[in-house]
Amino acid sequence: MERTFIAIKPDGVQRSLVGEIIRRFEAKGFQLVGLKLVQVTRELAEKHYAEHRERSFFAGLVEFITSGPVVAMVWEGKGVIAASRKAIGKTNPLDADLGTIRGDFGVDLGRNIIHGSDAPDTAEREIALWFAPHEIADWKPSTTSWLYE
Ligand code: DAT
Ligand code: MG
Repeated sequence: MERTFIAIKPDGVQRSLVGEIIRRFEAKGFQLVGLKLVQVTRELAEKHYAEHRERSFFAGLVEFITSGPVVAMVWEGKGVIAASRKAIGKTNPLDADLGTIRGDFGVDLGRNIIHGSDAPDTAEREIALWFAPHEIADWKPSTTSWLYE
């Protein structure tokens, strides 16, 4: 089964959106297999956003993601990587459709609430970066046969 890395950024935590965001993923039928509140170090932030190292906004991005606690999660399910990106919405909250997390709750590009892995290789890299193997639970929800045929 596919897995993805999701992080509720400091703005999402400060704005009390943790419960609402977890509710949406649970309600869709995705399964929580990893969850922790993290005070992100500069080192972790720079590794996480390594692909953006050369961009002008990189310093601000690292500053922001280290500015308060982040809720780091691993979610599992059929097509969960692409489905999460859809549920999260476009990078700029003003461009994101209503009904998406960024579209419903955000305004500014630098305060876009949530991160989600964008492809299978990024998901694998980010899960390994943020979670130790023992922090990920292998479990089978009792509802599985009512979600999957
Ligand atoms: P996403 O988070 O949708 O995967 P991304 O990987 O292109 O978007 O960028 C990572 C984060 O960097 C994004 O959530 C917000 C910030 N960001 C992206 N483009 C930016 C820009 N042009 N100016 C300022 N911040 C930007
Ligand atoms: Mg990205």
